[in-house]
Amino acid sequence: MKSIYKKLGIFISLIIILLVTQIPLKVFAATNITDDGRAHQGYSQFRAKVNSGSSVTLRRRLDYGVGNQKANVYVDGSYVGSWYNSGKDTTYQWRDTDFTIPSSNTSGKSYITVRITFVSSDYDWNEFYYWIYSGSTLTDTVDIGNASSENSHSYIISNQTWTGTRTFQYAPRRVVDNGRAHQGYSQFNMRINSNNSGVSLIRRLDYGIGNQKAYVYVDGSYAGTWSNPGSDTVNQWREYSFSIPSNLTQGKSLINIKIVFVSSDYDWNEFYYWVSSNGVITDSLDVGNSTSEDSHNYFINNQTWSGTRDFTYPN
Ligand SMILES: [Ca+2]
Ligand SMILES: [Ca+2]
Repeated sequence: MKSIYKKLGIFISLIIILLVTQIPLKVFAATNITDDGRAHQGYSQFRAKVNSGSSVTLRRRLDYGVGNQKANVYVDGSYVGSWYNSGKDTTYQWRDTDFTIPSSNTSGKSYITVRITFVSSDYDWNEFYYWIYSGSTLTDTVDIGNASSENSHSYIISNQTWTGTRTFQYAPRRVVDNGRAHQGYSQFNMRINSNNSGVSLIRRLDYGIGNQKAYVYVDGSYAGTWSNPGSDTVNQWREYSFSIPSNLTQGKSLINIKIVFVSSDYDWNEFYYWVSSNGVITDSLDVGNSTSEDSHNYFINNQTWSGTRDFTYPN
């Protein structure tokens, strides 16, 4: 008898271990990024590849722990404008900020020389990495602090105040969105590409409400169970996707989607839906926005909540 109980105990322990390992981690660790860089109270200068006649976006990775950094930007000796990042963040110190150079500064050129002259800040102007976009095309990158990248871009710096390496995190992405929640169902139309091999339905949700589960129907046919186990009450936004099988989508340019609440810690919430096929988003529904809802024949039954949330995504 004793050995049967022992075996039963081992069996139950195994089941508990299996169940526990199925539960996802609740808190996502923020990502540390290490980069080398420099800072100055004078100027820095580099040469970068551009597409002739394109407006160019300079994207800089900076240590935003140093507040209110302001510099003047010159392209091939001509003043373009002031690059100012007001404020600071001493918790999540990495930021990427953009400065736009008009197309008139790049016409007839495949390279430009950019000079960034310190104006003012809480201490100095720092730079860790530059991305150079011509229109939406990334045409060059400069890794400040990396000798070979600096040399190949004829990088120079005057009145340097610091050089070294920093390890920080980016701030979690913050989004304000309106939405709804239900314990019944919601239903809406979405435009899709008829030439598809299945469609992804993507939902922005408040993941602070845990373990949301619903049945998905497409044009009245059961498409599957959409289950998002776990929760996160710190960075509450998530975008999770559900795969609609191709037999319910092929040859159609419009589908009717019905989301039927099954279970959760409270209800099923929805702030935004997107549909994509072959990697292209073909339609989006901004739940909570009456114009967008009307144009998708959005309907909600047994609504438990509507309103606006200001959350972050995990970084
Ligand atoms: Ca760097
Ligand atoms: Ca919305």
